[in-house]
Amino acid sequence: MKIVATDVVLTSPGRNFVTLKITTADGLTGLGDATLNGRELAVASYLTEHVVPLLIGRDARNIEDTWQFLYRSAYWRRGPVTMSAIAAVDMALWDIKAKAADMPLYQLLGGASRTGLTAYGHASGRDTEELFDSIRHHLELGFRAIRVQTAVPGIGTLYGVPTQPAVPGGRADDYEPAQRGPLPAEEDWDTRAYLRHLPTIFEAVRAEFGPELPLLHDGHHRMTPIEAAKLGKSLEPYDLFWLEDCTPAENQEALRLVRRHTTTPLAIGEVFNTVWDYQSLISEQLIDYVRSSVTHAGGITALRKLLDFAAQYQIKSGIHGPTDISPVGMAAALHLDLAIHNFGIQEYMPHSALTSEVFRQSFTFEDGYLHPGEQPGLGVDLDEDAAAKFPYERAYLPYNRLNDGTVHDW
Ligand code: KDG
Ligand code: MG
Repeated sequence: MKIVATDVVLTSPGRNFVTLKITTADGLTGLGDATLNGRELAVASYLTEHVVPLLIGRDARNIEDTWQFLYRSAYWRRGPVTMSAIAAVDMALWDIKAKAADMPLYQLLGGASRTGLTAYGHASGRDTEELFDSIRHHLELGFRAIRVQTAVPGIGTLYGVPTQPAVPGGRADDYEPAQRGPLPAEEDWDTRAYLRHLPTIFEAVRAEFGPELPLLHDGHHRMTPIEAAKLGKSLEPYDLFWLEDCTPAENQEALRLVRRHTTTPLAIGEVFNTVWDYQSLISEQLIDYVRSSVTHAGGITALRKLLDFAAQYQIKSGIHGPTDISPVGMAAALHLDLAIHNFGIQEYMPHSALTSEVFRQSFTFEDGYLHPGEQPGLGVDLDEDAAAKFPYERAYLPYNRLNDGTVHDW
């Protein structure tokens, strides 16, 4: 089953996506997501210039060998660009293997360990009324777990709380943070104001929606260890499902301090790209959920190994699933989620109608549960004619500055 052709497809149906398509001599095709939000062209070029020449003529069946070859032969290891490129190849090869076996991918990964995947949705608001409205909207959509992000008095614009919808006339909580334009947007940040305000919001949400609803929150890497410890402690009365990315967790030791002070469950790792970023976090049981995506952590082959390692420590999956993971990357996550034993929860931000015109998906969201569907392979088809109508447009994620002008984590 030789690889005879590869295409790197850049398309921007509402937002940018990079997709790798691999074709075999038998006429099978596989898709892989290589989207790295705000740095898309770097991965596209890594694939086109350095990976594609290595793939032509290889046996598409040898997934592990191809993964090891791409990882080790580059010599320069890890990093989001390399690992997203390897991930795209890996996903496409699993897609091909499952199509050749005429099975949905989860069957090849060991079969279903559950009937559906609990998903959490993103609620947010500029004030309590708007936040409650957004939570109600997500409950009406069927979500059984809700991420809560809120505006903070004294902070103008901040992560997770859109000032305007991405689609004119759309909902304010349906937004795209990576803005098209020549330069990144500047947002502001004040940790003390945030730490004071957030517990009051969770108190109000619990009073309105009761004790049952699983609630999540994303700290988006903006706190020091002691600030994160303080936040985890102050949120304990509101029984969070998790507190995400409470510190910039490339310093794994920081989590020892946070853990010592709070029983709020911790989720980390959407910006990580290998198992090595989790070594202490997992072996010392400093976290509860692994947040890596299939797209940024080296594909299904690598994330499966990482999650198996986590399982030995009762740490579960919480795979990253914002709209900058393409429907291909999302489908890969769902097949893996369904097969592994230590599934925790799946993030789900539905893609726009425009995105779904380009990527035809067979996964479903019913009654709060996602399912990858029964189509052979990953279950996503790329309409290349539709994709060609939406050329790439440069877009940057925002960044933060403190009141005195210092650049801060976003
Ligand atoms: O590209 C950046 C987004 O993927 C990130 O900001 C989303 O933090 C995020 C989340 O938890 O979905
Ligand atoms: Mg996050």
